[in-house]
Order: sequence, then C-alpha cells, then structure tokens
Amino acid sequence: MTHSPFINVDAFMAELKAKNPAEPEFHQAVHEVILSLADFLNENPKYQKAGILERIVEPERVIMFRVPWLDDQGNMRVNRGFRIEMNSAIGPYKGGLRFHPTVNLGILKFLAFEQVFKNSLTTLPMGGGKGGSDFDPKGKSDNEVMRFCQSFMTELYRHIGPNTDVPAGDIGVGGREIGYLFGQYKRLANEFTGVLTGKGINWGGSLIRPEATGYGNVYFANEMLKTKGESFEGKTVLVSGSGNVAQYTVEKVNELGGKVVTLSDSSGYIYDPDGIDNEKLEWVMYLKNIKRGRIKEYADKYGVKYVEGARPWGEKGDIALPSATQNEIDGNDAKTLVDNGCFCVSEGANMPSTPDAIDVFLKNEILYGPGKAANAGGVAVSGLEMTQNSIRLSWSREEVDEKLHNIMKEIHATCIKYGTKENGFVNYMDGANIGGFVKVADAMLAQGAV
Ligand code: NDP
Ligand code: 2IT
Repeated sequence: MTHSPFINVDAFMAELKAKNPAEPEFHQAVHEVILSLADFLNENPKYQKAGILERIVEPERVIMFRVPWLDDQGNMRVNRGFRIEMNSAIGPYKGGLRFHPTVNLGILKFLAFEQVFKNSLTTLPMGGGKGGSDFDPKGKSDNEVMRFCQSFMTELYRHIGPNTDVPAGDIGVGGREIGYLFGQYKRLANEFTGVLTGKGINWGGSLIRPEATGYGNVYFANEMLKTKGESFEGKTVLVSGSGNVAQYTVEKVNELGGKVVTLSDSSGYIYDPDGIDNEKLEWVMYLKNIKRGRIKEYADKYGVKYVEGARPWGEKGDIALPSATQNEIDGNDAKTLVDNGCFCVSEGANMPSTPDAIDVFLKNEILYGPGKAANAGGVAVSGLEMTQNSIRLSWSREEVDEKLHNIMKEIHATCIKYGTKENGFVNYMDGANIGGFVKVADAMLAQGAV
C-alpha cells in the first residue's frame, strides 16, 4: 500500500478492499479502528511518516494448510487450517483458534487484527495472532475431534512455539481440543512447553483461565457502571451465547447481584424471567460442555420461553453482554435495546455489534465497552498462564483473579485516558483503539522497517 502523512480514510479503505477482496469482516474491523485513529494520527504525524497504518493491516505471515482426517466410518475428510501471525512488535503472536464451519481467511484476519490491539491493552507482552479451521465439531465423536486436532497440529506445530506463537481456544475450541492439540505438539516437538494456553490444570494450565473472559467482561462492565454510580446489584442482564464466555459471565453477574434472563445458541434463545441462578447455570454447563446439547433443552427443562431462530435483544434488560459471535447486534437490535432502557453494553464476544449498532450506542451516549477492551481478560490470563509456565510455578485462584481484576481496571483507565471527549462522554471504542495502538506503533517505530 502507498501512504501519505495524512489519513484519507476513504482512500485507505478503498485500497485495503481492493487488496483484500471478499473479506468484509476484516474491512469492518479495520474501518472502525481507522475512524478512531484518524485525528490522533493527524496530530501525531510520526506514525504515518513511518507508514504504521499500512504495515499494521498487513499480517506478518499467513499460514494456510490442508487438514486431512478420517471420520468414524473410515471416510477421508478434508478441512482447511489457518494461522494468521499478525503482529509481533510487543511479544510472541498470541491468540485463539476457532473451529467453526464459517471460518475463512477474512474472519480470522479480523480476529487477528483485533487481537493485536486487545493484547496491547492487557499491559502484558503479547503480539497478535489468530487461527482455526472450517471444521465443525458439532455432531462429531470425541475420536473424530481427536483425529482432526492431531492432523491440524501435525502441520501447525512447525510454526508455533512458546516464544514464537502461542495459540489458545475460541469458538469450538475448549479444554478438550486444547488437550488433543497439546498432546500432539508434545509428541512432535519432544518437549513439554507452554506452547498453548487454556491447558488442563494439572498439565500446565492456569486457575481462572476458563472463567477469565466472562469474569473479565463483568469486571470491565462494573468499572463502566461505577463511573455512573451504578452497579450490577438488582439489574436485569441480557446475555447471548451459552458457551465458555457466556457461562462464566452468568456466574459473575450472579455473584454481583444481577439477574441474567437470557442465553442463546445458533438455533435460538431462552428467556427465563426468574433469572438463571447458579443451580440452573450448573445444568447449562452440563448441557453445553458434557452433553453438548442445544439451549432449547433449558426451556423444556425449566418451562420457560424459547424463541427459535432469534436473538435475545428484543427482551427488556438494563445491561447487555453479547457473548456469542460477530455481528450479532445490528442497528435495529441496538435501537430496541436502547428504547427498552438498556444503558450498558459490554462485549464478551469479538465485534458482536455492527457499525450501525455502535452508532446507536454512541449517539445515545450509553456505556459501550468494545470487545477488544471488555473481553481482554481471557487473553490476559493466557498471558499469566505463559508466565507461570516460564517460571515453572502456579499461582492460587485468588492471586490470578486479583491480577485479572487489576488488568481489567487498567484497561478501563486506558480507555478513559484516550477516549474522554470534551463534553465528558467516554467513547470507550476510541479509547481502546488509540490506547491499544500507541504501544504497538511505538514498538514498531523503535524497531525500524518491521
Ligand atoms: P464457545 O464455542 O464456547 O461458545 C460459542 C457460543 O456462541 C455458543 O453458544 C454458540 O452456539 C454461539 N454461536 C457461535 N456462532 C454463532 C452464530 N453464528 N450465531 C449464533 N450463535 C453462535 O465459544 P466462546 O464462548 O469461547 O466464544 C464466544 C465469543 O467470545 C466469540 O466471539 C469469541 O471470539 C469470543 N471470545 C472468546 C474468548 C475465550 O477465551 N474463549 C476470549 C475473548 C473473546 P452453537 O453451540 O449453536 O454454535
Ligand atoms: O479472542 C480472544 O481473545 C481469545 N479467544 C483468547 C485468546 C487467548 O490467547 O487466550
């Protein structure tokens, strides 16, 4: 890409789209960041003189590979594997693996791009990466998932390492998959290292890593609420998704005295006006993590409403914590939320709000915590897992939780520092984008033409 010392957002986006066609999620993620950065970059021309923007949207390396595996009937199956090594200016590439049939290059590039800023915000030394496959774990046996993971790692292992690139989980990749991936890495490399995070607790994992994204998002939302003299106590909360992030979001909201009334999956959502208490949550964890069933079964078991093919944003709630996937809140959903009195949206998922939805939140000046800030607790505790692996010690639950809590407070403070507008309104999106950018961009400036 060519570059000029001053940002012309439209020209920049036109060139990016021409060079990266058919990657709408990547375009969306970059556009949001560029809009936040434009004034800042024009006020600080040293970044554009060095072409930082043109470099930061170009992955350092993209790896794409064939993943052949045999299903239980002995049929040969083939999926596509990816690892995007986006930016290593401030540390080894770090970010999750997603296994989902919708996975493609553009989706993983958007996620890797977001990860660069998110990891910078955590205060820990981690670069950004993301990977995955269009493999669909749904309906597969444990043995099929194991064979797939082994085949995936048979190629990936030569590109990763504890000081190079450290993958973790994301949609469709949880403790089971990390176990199979780690076992195969260990066989191939003949070494026991912290090459993946989200490991089991007795083979190098960190306490609180499973909880970290959900807990972290609630800690972040709580910091935003505090700026308005508010808290979770007595609030009605809408949560989407019912996987790792959603589950521990519910647990922490319950602890802070809020009431979660919705959960969802890709088939529909449930509405439980009495709230999903800890006993019901335990059942959801069994349903989703062990039985691997559908959220509709919650409605059958507890006799509550289930809405097929819909998302929960039409229900009334004070706070919304989207925790399923990208673009799950559109402009109309956002308007409905705000009209129904929702005054705080904090993103557990990556890029769950469309640009139209974000416009609605910002125009109404509600508390809006973007994913790269609000869900950074997961990767932050991954960073703490890397530290524990390096020093060959493990910290207690309380120690890790306290560190997580402090990191979320620091991220909130960074957003306030860079996102406070003249009228006092805090635009957390701008704050997170600028705050995340500065550290990476300064490192790139210091390191020369990298
Ligand atoms: P899981 O696989 O554990 O759960 C994903 C949940 O979202 C499931 O309920 C799933 O439903 C639902 N979902 C997935 N795709 C869609 C879709 N297209 N439409 C509607 N619902 C969908 O993943 P996680 O909980 O780990 O991840 C959830 C979100 O949080 C993602 O955006 C992820 O990138 C983000 N995130 C995760 C972190 C982590 O540490 N795990 C860290 C930071 C962000 P179904 O079962 O039907 O597919
Ligand atoms: O989106 C994310 O931050 C994650 N999926 C977690 C990444 C990690 O390395 O723990």
